[in-house]
Amino acid sequence: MNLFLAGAEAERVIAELPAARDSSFKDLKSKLKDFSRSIGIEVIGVTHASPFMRLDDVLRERDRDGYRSPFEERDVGLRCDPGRVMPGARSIIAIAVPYATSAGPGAAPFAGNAGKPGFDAQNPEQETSQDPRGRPRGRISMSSWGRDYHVVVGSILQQLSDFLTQNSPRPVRLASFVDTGQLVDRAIAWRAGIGWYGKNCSIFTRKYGSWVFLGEILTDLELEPDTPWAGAGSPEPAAGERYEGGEDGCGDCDICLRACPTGALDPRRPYVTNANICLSYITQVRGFVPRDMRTKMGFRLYGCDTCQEVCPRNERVAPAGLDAFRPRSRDDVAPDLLDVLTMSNSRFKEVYGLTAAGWRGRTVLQRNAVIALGNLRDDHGIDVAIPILKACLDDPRPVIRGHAAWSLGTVGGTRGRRYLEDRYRREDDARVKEEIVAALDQS
Ligand code: B12
Ligand code: SF4
Ligand code: SF4
Repeated sequence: MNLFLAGAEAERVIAELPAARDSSFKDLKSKLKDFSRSIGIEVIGVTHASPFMRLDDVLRERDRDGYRSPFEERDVGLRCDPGRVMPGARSIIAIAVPYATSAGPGAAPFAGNAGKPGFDAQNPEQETSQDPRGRPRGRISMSSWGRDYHVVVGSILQQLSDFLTQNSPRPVRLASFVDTGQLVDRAIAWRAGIGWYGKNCSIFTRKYGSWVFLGEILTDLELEPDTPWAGAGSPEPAAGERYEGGEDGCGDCDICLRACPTGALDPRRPYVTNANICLSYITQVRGFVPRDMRTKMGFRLYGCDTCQEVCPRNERVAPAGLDAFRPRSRDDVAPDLLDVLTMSNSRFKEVYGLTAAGWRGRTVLQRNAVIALGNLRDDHGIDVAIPILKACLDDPRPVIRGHAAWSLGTVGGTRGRRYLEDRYRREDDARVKEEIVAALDQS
């Protein structure tokens, strides 16, 4: 599958681009890069704003396979055409903002994956769930440990935009995006030359590995494009070049594809993610989690880092410099599950309101905490969990009662059965009743 522009198609689009780029714009680009470095953003590149032609095929194939998540823009044409997102756009400035950091005050500084808490390269699914006080803990993915990256990267893009406005030789139009725009951030990052694709679909940078957020600015300025990343990890290698091997890219490695807990990454189809069974998506979606996914969730409360944690390319990468991404406490990294389950709405806003994990609301995180309790395997943790799961059976929200039923069926033993039978007699929600019956069957 070939993704981006090549041959005659490329020539046609390039011919439509403005013929000459003013030398003052060349200066502006290099001044912008200097400014970006001065504010700590080292990975920055520029691409033209012509359509991403072959991305169209990739997105349509993804739709046909049922791999698109409801979080994505449905209009494929719009996703591939910067000119429709910002009429008159000529260039796109792409940045990568590193976010790997230590796991909180007192924790060792981040020094590549080997330093991540609870990470065991031989057994990525065996996560630290226990607190020294014996209270079970869940896990938040590293992308949500500190301040919400939409806000942090957004403010960096604002600084770059202000710089362009102040230094451009003519009035300039600008629009910036991080994550929530219609365009495909990874495709832009690749074409702007700031990184390559791993088989897990992540964009990797040489300095920070894949632990980077991506953002971009569309502008009507005609800035000189940088060269797209070529060779391994590029969807469009130069003639005769192979994808495998080389300094960058994955070569023969397929560790992440085999480590993915759900099969969202398929060893037979590198560079493709089935978003609907990716745990990152499942931990964010509202409502009932498919039963076959609940054990696979392990202790994940928000997001999934497995396909990045296992990656040898992330082993010796530099930490993020930004304080904003540092967690304030251990609870931001590995929350106490009982605290999560007893949180009021206002406490939830206080703890998660400024992080990326807060956007789906309290119920989603609490549902995931209930599932995590059902995944405990140690006797002490289970003893602590059973009373709270029993209390959850009386929660006013059916989604919490239904998942508590599943967890009690999994870890509750004889006590759990008694609680489930009792609840069944008083339950009037059909979906919860169905969960109780299934839980009694499995217990
Ligand atoms: C929807 C979405 C999700 C969905 C779907 C993910 C997906 N892989 O599509 C879900 C909820 C599952 C998700 C999960 C995550 N996401 Co997300 N997500 C997005 C979003 C909004 C759109 C992604 C998209 O358009 N997918 C469409 C498909 C086609 O793209 P793709 O999977 O990347 O596929 C590429 C490859 O297939 C490649 N390709 C195709 N053929 C070939 C052939 C060869 C040879 C090669 C080399 C490449 C190649 O081209 C495709 C287009 O880029 C973007 C933000 C944005 N607006 O772009 C963030 C974004 C991709 N997410 C991001 C992050 C951080 C994550 C998580 C790590 C979060 C977490 N810890 O839980 C996980 C990673 C999961 C994964 N393996 O991708 C970052 C990625 C940063 C990076 N370094 O790459 C982004 C860019 C947000 C941001 N601005 O920083 N996400
Ligand atoms: S984020 Fe987790 S579930 Fe999603 S593709 Fe990566 S390893 Fe698989
Ligand atoms: S784990 Fe291996 S295959 Fe996966 S992204 Fe890293 S280098 Fe590539």
